[in-house]
Amino acid sequence: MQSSKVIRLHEIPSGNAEIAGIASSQLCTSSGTGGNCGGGKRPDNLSPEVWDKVKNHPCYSESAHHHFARMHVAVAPACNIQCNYCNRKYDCSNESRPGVVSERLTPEQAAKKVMAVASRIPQMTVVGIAGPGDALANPEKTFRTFELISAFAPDIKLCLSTNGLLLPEYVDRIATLTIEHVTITINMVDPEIGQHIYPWIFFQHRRWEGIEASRILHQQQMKGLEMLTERGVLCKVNSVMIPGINDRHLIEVNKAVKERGAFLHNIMPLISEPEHGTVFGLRGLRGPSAQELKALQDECEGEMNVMRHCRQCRADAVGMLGEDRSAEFATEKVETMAVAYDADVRRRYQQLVERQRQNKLAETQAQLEHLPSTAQDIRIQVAVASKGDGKVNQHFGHANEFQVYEVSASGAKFIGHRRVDLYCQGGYDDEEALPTIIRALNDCHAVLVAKIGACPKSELAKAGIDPVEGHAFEFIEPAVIAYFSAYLQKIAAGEIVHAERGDAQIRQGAYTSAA
Ligand code: CLF
Ligand code: SF4
Repeated sequence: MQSSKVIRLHEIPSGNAEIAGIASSQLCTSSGTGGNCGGGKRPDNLSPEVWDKVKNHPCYSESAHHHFARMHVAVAPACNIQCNYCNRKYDCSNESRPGVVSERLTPEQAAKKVMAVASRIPQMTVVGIAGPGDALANPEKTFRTFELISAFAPDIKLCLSTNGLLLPEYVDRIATLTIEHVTITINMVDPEIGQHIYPWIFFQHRRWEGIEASRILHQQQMKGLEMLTERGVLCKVNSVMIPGINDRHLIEVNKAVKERGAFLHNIMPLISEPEHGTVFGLRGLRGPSAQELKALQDECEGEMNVMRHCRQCRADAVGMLGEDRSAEFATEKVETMAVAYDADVRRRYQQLVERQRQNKLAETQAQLEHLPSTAQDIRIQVAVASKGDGKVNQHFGHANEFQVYEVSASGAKFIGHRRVDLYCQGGYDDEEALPTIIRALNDCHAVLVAKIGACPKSELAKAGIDPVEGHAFEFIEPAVIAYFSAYLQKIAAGEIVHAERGDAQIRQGAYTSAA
């Protein structure tokens, strides 16, 4: 076992103090030699080098997001372009959308916050800079923050998100700092379309508008992506699906970024509530439906890996994807927090998490091998109420979203979240929420929950959605495969007839940061 150095918060400089000495406390990195820090089952299509980079990154690996957390540090307030889906003016702790944060940090405050979070959330493996503006429009703050983090906590992965305008200028600095993950938000490869998304950019000391602005942005994005992939940096492309503007065009975007070596494409729904004050919101543009989003993601998946578990995080989010614990780590709390970063504790905890993940994988594999032969032609969707840990562990009435899995003989594939109104409103308006929830789940055959009341149970059953409590507190994938197996057995016994389900009618939730 490698030696570990415990670093206390007061050791982090508050100005430009030297950091080099502390960097010598090299710890076990996420690449995990000997399989101790990771060792997950590597998919056949990934090289060992790439698998090392993604296996415990919650955004780059769907299976990792149930087990590992990320945090963002909001050190980059300025932005150099304007997107019509962004308004950074209003903050609300209950919303997630581009550029919204509760507080902006200096690099030193950010490093302290990272150490505090790392010591309290040992499964936090990644720190990202995703705004609230653009990471590369604030290069000194961004890179200083990354330098501090890699000096004090070298086991944490560094992740940067950008609109790409200044990427070509900074790729070498990114590679030198071993920032292994870069996200570029690319919404078009045709400036004719881009001019409807970007009213202006600020580049080389002047403001550009119209089609010329989009032409420059496009050229910079493509060049930056090529330069990064040439240097072995893993690139994810985020695209916002804007119905009527770039929805069909995103197939071309997908091809263009795949050709240039992007690893993953994350297609996210537009968030356009008018109260957010964005141009698109005020114009009444709608976000895509769950089904429209899935259809586009399916179409693009033939070309490359597609991310479907994005939670459209705020630029100061902390915790597992979908959870935000940033309020626990507000600057004034971090300043007085008696915490210490202990790499050995973190490593041992992550090993434990990884063992749990492996057990779950083994269980899932065993179940798939025992599915009835009739499974080959059947595919169903199952919704799950979960409050985390990768388990079916939430009461139906307490769920404000459901995770949806497509299950077949190939396994359980996560296909998206469905945000809904809470059913349980303390006795007020409970019934009013139910039709919305049923509409959101009407392409699912079943909903797996920890518990459910008699009334919603009966209404769901009437709508043809099977409410299931029998897998409470089990891991999600084994649970949905067990449900699928029982479903097939009922078909074989002539108890039910398999039928496709209708489209979900709900609109997707909101889009947020450039991450
Ligand atoms: Fe953050 Fe982005 Fe890194 Fe992830 S988020 S900088 S790659 S660590 Fe992840 Fe959040 Fe979606 Fe971004 S779920 S918004 S894709
Ligand atoms: Fe800038 Fe990001 Fe907002 Fe676009 S979404 S204007 S890149 S902060």
